[in-house]
Amino acid sequence: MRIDILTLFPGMFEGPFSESIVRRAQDAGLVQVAVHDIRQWATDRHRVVDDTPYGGGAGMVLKPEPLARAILAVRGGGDAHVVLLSAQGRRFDQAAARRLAAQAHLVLVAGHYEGVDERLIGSHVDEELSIGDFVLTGGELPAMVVADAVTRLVPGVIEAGSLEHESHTGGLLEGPHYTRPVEYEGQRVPPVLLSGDHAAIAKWRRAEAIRRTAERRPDLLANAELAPEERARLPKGRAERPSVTDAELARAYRSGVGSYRIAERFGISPATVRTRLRRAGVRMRPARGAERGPTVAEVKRMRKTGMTVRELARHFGVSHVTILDRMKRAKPAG
Ligand code: 9D3
Repeated sequence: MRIDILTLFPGMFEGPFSESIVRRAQDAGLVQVAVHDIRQWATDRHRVVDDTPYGGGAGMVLKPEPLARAILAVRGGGDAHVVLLSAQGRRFDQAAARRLAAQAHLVLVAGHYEGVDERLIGSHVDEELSIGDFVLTGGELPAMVVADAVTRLVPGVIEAGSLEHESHTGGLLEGPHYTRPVEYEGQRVPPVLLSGDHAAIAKWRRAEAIRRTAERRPDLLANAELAPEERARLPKGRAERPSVTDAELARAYRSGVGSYRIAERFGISPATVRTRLRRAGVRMRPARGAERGPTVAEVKRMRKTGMTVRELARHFGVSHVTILDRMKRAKPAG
């Protein structure tokens, strides 16, 4: 992949591109990065590339002609994908990084003044990207951010395992990490990580990732790849997904979550949940509030065989509190 960067401050790129993964990728011949000073394409004696805005207002605007010449020059007749880093752009995210990584030739244009003449954008720019909702002084740092995020996705730049893990975590934050010592400032490493039980560790890490995402970035949950039973167990609050299949509802229900809770988490009515579960052939548990466990008569009959409360609880698959409740109701107060 080739990346050409157009800027008024080429010096800003020296440090980052000579120290980072981008440098390693260049050394390995996987990526070619070139930084160009837009002033090279100015034609007048003072190499002017900006001018005051029509209609008045603060700041300067990049003139269209020098920038157009710069873009055409670095494209060299080929069809590069031209990106303008701009606070007015669509938000750059991992999906955008993957899209850009599929291009053979990127041209990143970093503006540094109030903006770029709109006609240049219309004629020579394929898309405008912003790296987030905060105000920077120019597009240089965003261009470095984009180059970094895209470069690491080029095959061979980083270990394949890291990228695979990323796609595996399905849009969730990662959970906590620990290394030696096993106790630090009185805090111990979670015992499961020392257990050697790889299945238990994977399960714990998954649960921590979900917990942390729900706490810090609930907005990510809407598009995260969660199993139905995981989605149904999310803490309360937004994150419904527009469509859920009968099979997914059935999985959540069979995992032990109640139909009312499922209704809330998936953003549909309890009646719809019950209708669809029945349609999916799911055997419904008694609704909350309805009596669960053995009847008074059943407990009374088994009690006569001499079983203890503990044995009765195990026999009926309920808690000893439920057994005591039935026994109390068997002999009304008096
Ligand atoms: C009065 C409005 N201007 C603020 C002084 C608008 C403005 C112009 C130029 C705001 C920022 C900039 C410089 N920023 C970028 O070129 C930029 C940017 C950013 O500021 N935040 C996040 N992503 C990006 S990409 C390019």
